[in-house]
Amino acid sequence: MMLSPVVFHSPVAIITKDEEEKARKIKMSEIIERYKDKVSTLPKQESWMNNHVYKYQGFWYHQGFWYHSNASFSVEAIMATQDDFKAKPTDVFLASHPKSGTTWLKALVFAIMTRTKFKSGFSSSSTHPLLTISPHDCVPFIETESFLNNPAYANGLMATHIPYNSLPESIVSSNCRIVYICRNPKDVFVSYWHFMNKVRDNASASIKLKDVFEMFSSGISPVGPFWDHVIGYRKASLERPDKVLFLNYEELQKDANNEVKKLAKFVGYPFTEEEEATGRVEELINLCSFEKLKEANKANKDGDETSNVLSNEFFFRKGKVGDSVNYLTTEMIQILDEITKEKYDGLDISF
Ligand code: PAP
Repeated sequence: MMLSPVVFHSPVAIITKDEEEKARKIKMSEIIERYKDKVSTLPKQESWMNNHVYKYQGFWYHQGFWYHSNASFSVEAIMATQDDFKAKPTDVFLASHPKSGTTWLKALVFAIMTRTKFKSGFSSSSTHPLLTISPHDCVPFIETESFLNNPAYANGLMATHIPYNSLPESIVSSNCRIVYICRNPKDVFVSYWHFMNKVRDNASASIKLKDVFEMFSSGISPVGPFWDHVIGYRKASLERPDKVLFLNYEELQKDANNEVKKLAKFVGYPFTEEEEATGRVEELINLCSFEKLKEANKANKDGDETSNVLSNEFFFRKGKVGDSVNYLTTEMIQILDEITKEKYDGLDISF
């Protein structure tokens, strides 16, 4: 299990933190330099936050260091992860397009796999990490600075936004289990737009929904095209159902009990009859509920490991199905519905 590093308030620790920060920047600069020539040949487009995105293996990514000197999720970070990351056959990966339920899935699978480890289980007097720290600190993304700086973070349970066809080769060849969560594109888009507005540089004007709608629907968004991301994992789940489990956010909301039992079985930690009879599944669902996690990740907590600029609370907005109708015009809904219908044809993806 990976927890946030403990920070001691002594002069020695302050120097160490500075040095760590320096080392992080040097390592990331080296990675960016390593892929400079490769990135310079990629197709480039304007994107959501007054920046550019680069098309690599069919998907769009921002460039390293364009925002607050952070390289997490950048095209260079993807390339470095592909070159350097080595999966073990026993590893479990949680995959998703951003804003599809990643945080929730991280909490659920982390709670499932560690459920015998913490005193007094999931009660409020428990020492369970999810009661105090972010699911993102419990389950690291492999294409982030924290991970690239310290691959020893690998602890058997990791997450990624990397599309299926761009995953590091060893994840597929070593037969790791992958759980993918998808979500209704309209809610993903609205959630993404809200998130971008929260993380944007204070100096820049807020991002208008109508301005980014066209980019998202034409596939130009970070880690987009959204639909192709889902299709890659959906096809993999049809071809390798014992290795790739395909879940959806809406079904988790509708029938959490059934979905969580399915999830526990798939990752190799099935609930026993006794656990089911004594309400353990419901307790776990409650621990990972939107309300509980939001409370545990209230303002003023340090940013999560995905970035040095994100606050944990940014990952908890409404947590509802269908909230997008409050933001999208009828025409926008029609456009997204048509694209979805055409793209998902024959793939049995429902919401
Ligand atoms: P990420 O990919 O950047 O990590 P991700 O967790 O996939 O983000 O998406 C965040 C969405 O999940 C938010 O949706 P909203 O904007 O429509 O509200 C967030 O509120 C929602 N979310 C986070 N935790 C939960 C939870 N425990 N249950 C349900 N929804 C959740």
